[in-house]
Amino acid sequence: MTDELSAVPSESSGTAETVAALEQELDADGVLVGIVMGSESDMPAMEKAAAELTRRGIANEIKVMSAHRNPDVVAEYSKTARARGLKVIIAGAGLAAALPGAVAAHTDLPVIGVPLTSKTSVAGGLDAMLAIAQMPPGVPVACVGVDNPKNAAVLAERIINA
Ligand code: RP5
Repeated sequence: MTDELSAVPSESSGTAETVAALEQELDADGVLVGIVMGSESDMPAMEKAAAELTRRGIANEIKVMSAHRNPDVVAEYSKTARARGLKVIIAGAGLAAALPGAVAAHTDLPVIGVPLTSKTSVAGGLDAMLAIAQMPPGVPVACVGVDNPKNAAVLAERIINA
C-alpha cells in the first residue's frame, strides 16, 4: 500500500471505498453548485444566482472562465467537478455563449445555462439563448430565460432535491 493510500480509513479496503475516500480528499468543502461565467462582465448578473442559492442554504462557488479564452481551465474544472462533490453546474455567458455546452462536454453533471445580454448582444440576447439551447442530441444543457440567473438557482435546488 502506498503512503497516499495508507491515509485511507482501514475499513476502505475495496476499490469503490478507496475511490470514495480519495474523492473525499478533493471535496469542495460541501459546495454543491458551481457557478461559472464567461467574463468578469457577467459577474453582476451571475452573483444573483449565488445570492439566491445562499439564501436557500445551498453552498456554492463562483468563478470566471471563458470557453473561448480559457478552454483548458473550463475542461479541468468540469472534469473534476463530480469528484469535488458538486451536484449541479450553472454556467452563464453572452454572445456566442459556448460555456454551458463546453462544460457539459466534460461532465455528466446537470448543467444549467444562463443566456446573458452584453453590450454587443444581438436580438436582446437571443444569440446567447440559441447558442445555449441548441445543443446536439446526447449532450443536454438546460436553458433558463435571458438574464434570469435566479431561475437557474431555483432549478439547481430542485435538481438537488429531486
Ligand atoms: C461572452 O462575451 C461573455 O460571457 C460575456 O457575456 C461577453 C462579453 O465579454 P467581455 O468582452 O465583456 O469580456 O463570452
